[in-house]
This record gives sequence, C-alpha cells and structure tokens, in this order.
Amino acid sequence: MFGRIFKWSGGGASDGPPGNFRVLIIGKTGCGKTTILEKFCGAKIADAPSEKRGLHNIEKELVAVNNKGFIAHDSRGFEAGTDAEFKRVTSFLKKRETMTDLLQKIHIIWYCIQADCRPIQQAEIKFFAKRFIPVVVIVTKFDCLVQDYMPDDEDVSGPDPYEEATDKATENFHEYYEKPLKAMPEPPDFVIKLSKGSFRFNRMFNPY
Ligand SMILES: Nc1nc2c(ncn2[C@@H]2O[C@H](COP(=O)(O)OP(=O)(O)O)[C@@H](O)[C@H]2O)c(=O)[nH]1
Ligand SMILES: [Mg+2]
Repeated sequence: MFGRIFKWSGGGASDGPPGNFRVLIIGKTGCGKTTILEKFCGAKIADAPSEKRGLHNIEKELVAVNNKGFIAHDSRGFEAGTDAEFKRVTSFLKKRETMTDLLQKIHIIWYCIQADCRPIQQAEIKFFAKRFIPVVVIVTKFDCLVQDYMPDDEDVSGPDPYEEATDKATENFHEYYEKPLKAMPEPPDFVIKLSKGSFRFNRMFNPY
C-alpha cells in the first residue's frame, strides 16, 4: 500500500526529505485517533492540551518527537444534522490538493469509526459518495466488540469463549462495517479493524 501511496504522491518512501507523509485522521473525539497516531509513530503526539482547551484546528500539524517524517492533521468527525465539519474537511482537502509542494498535500485519510458505537451512518454515506484521495477506514476498539460477545459466565469445559467471541465480532465487522463501506459509490481503499493491543496496524502500514 505504501508503494501505491508514494507513487500517487509522486515521492518515494525512502528517498524523500523529512515530512513526506501527511495524514488526515478523521473520527469522533474518544474513538482512538491519538492512540493510533502514537502507536504508528512509537512516540507521544502532542495534541491533548489543545483538544482539552477546545482549540481544535484541522490545520494544526501533529508531529511525533522521534518521527519528523510523519505529520498528521486531526478532524473530529461528522456530527449528524450539521455540515460544518464536513465542509471544513472538504475545503481543507481541496486547498491541500491545489498546493504544488508535494509535502503539503494530504497523502492518505485514516477515517476512524469506533466499533462498539454505531453502525454506518449518513456521514459515511456522504463521505464515500465522492473520491478524495486514498482512504483507509479504521474500525477502532475492536476489543470492545469482542468483549460484548463474551459470555457472562465462563464454562471452563466448553470451547474457548474468547475465540468464539472474536469470531462473532469479526463476523459483525464484516457484515456491518466492511460490507456496507465497500458497497459505497466510492468505497475506501481498505477497511481494517484495530485493537489497542494489536500489532496488525503496524504490519499493515509499516513499509519495512
Ligand atoms: N479498549 C480500547 N480502548 C482504546 C482503544 N484505543 C483507544 N482507547 C482508549 O480510548 C480513549 C480515547 O482514546 P484517544 O486516542 O485519546 O481518542 P481520540 O480522542 O480520538 O484521540 C483512551 O482512554 C484510550 O486509551 C482500543 O482499541 N481499545
Ligand atoms: Mg486525540
């Protein structure tokens, strides 16, 4: 996937200058965005204070201390009944798209949806009606979905309840997240699920 992204952006994963990978991460506050960014970079991302003070700004560059080649922009996602953030995101992407400096462009969108929270909504239908740039949907907190399927009383003699719960949660992920998203007019390039403790994300995105 990295090959595709960098081919698309006209750069190179290894020969580009620092700051060559710029991400827009979209998702409701609390859905796990900062956790993902920090996991990806292996370091702290300093966005918490500004969020706490309510000074949210999509233009703000979130940079990890040890990984200057990675820059993220953060959007709080789309609320039902208001177009404000959707418009903010679209105009931000349009503006970045017209920039001639490749390093200023957004190379990929990570669109986060919390697994245990809601099915696909109007916001996703709207967002995936039009192609912007490569998009990966990340269904976050998959472990919570697994937990929802865990039996209250564990029967120690029966089959492994965790394995069964994981299978059920995976089915749920395919049926209620992956399938409808892939059926959108302009579907995301990838739909993945992620738990905080999982290394799948790193395997998916680490080019080395
Ligand atoms: N159970 C679980 N909790 C998570 C996961 N990812 C993040 N969290 C927790 O959810 C809360 C919000 O996460 P954060 O990354 O700050 O969300 P943000 O507001 O989207 O940046 C924190 O307490 C995290 O520890 C996950 O995959 N599973
Ligand atoms: Mg955050």
